[in-house]
Amino acid sequence: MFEDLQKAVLEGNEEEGLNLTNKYLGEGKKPEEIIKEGLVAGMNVVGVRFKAYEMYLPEVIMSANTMKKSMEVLKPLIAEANISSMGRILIATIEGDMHDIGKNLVSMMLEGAGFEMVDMGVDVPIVKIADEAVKKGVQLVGISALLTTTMLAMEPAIMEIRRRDPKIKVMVGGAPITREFSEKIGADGFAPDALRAIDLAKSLLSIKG
Ligand code: B1M
Repeated sequence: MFEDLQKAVLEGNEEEGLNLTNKYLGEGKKPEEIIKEGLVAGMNVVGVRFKAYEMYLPEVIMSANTMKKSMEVLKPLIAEANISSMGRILIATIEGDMHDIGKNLVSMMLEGAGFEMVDMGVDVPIVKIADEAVKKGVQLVGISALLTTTMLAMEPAIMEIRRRDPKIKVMVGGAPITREFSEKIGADGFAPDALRAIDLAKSLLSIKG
């Protein structure tokens, strides 16, 4: 079931994805089923192929966009409780930094994997990230930086989040970020790309599978 929708995601065919999503809704299929067995299952294959170097970033972006378009139709139809079942994650590009292509990709993939996302956008001040993380009751904060200058604000951001609530985990990513840097600044984890960010989020939040 839903193999055709998985294929549309895999091929990054937005129009086909949307048509099939609407077709399944018309047949009375539940939005949750369409997401899990169609869209997410398709993205899981994308993940496997990306890690095996059988797919490249532009194709992954097309797949993620296909999923996003269908999610726009499905999301309003799902109860809040179902969306947030995996956990709530806040994501932001750090202050002084306007780059958001990678951050958006990570956000989309995490959403597709079943997490509820609070996306604060770009150039977000450290204090605002910490405030919002506590206010929204998130379990994990993801911080992105693309500049060697702005990545330096990650450490004070982690300290500020920890000061407010030591239970909140923090993961970091972005082109200039290395594992060594992430360990030095005390982050709970580092993901080099959007697909590995899903694995990392699951492991930080102790979610199996
Ligand atoms: Co900018 N820029 N840029 N730029 N830009 C870079 C980053 C740069 C390397 C280009 C260069 O000089 N070769 C350079 C940084 C040099 C450095 O710091 N050492 C640079 C510079 C200097 C600048 C400006 C200062 C230029 C200027 O004005 N003089 C300026 C800064 C503005 C600011 O932020 N204050 C600037 C502006 C811009 C644009 C606005 C024009 C545009 C951004 C548009 C946008 O994002 N909406 C832009 C772009 C597009 C780039 C390049 C070309 C591409 C970045 C990108 O989107 N990559 C970039 C050069 C390059 O990388 N080739 C460059 C694709 C994206 C999918 O990858 O973001 O790495 P990435 O995300 C990956 C992973 O890193 C990871 O997953 C993603 C997907 O797999 N990841 C995470 C990212 N965040 C994560 C978070 C996680 C986990 C994983 O957990 C939370």
